[in-house]
Amino acid sequence: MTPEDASKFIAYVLRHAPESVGLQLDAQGWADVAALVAGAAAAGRDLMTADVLQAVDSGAKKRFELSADRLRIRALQGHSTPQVSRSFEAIVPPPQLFHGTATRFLTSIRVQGLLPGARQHVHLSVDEATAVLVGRRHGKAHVLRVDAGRMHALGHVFHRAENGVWLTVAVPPEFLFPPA
Ligand code: HQG
Repeated sequence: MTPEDASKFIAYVLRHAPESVGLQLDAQGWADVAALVAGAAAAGRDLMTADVLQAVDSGAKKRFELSADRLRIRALQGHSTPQVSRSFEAIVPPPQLFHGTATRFLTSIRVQGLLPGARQHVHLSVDEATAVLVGRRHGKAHVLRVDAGRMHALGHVFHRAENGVWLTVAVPPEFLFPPA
């Protein structure tokens, strides 16, 4: 597998479908690296331990982390699998955060606000440039500014994953604005 294919495959397994390779994750998302490699092989996927270690260490997106003994791996965020319920610390967000989406979702977002969809959280970034890249994955990118400061003041809970992605359960429409 190319490094990018390996990273996408591991992200799919660890976030969404551990059962597709017979893998069991704990509630914090951890899996044995050896079990991941063995499960991938049994499912006909050519994934080497070295590919897994490289996927952790390389890439602009820090998607995964290894345990201190380097025997276990987990995805840092983005889970939809019910096997995982990561407990993130609640922290004070910056006054504003950004969410990148596609123009075709805007009608629905204006009514419903941002919903987590299949994932456990809505994903937000500190900078507009990252939001453009995230939005582009879905079509013509459109960036929304989130009034995170006011949300927090009104009791909404925010978390930051170790890779800098901000998370919250949902963003009601009254907190969404065009970028300044
Ligand atoms: C949209 C990538 C209609 C939402 C990135 C998004 C990110 C709505 C899509 C991470 C909606 C969900 C997550 C509503 C939200 N009506 N559409 N009410 N509320 N949406 O992929 O944020 O490459 O689940 O705007 O870097 O795009 O995987 O979330 O367009 O951090 O490592 O529904 O995935 O990282 O799409 O991306 P996603 P996302 P990785």
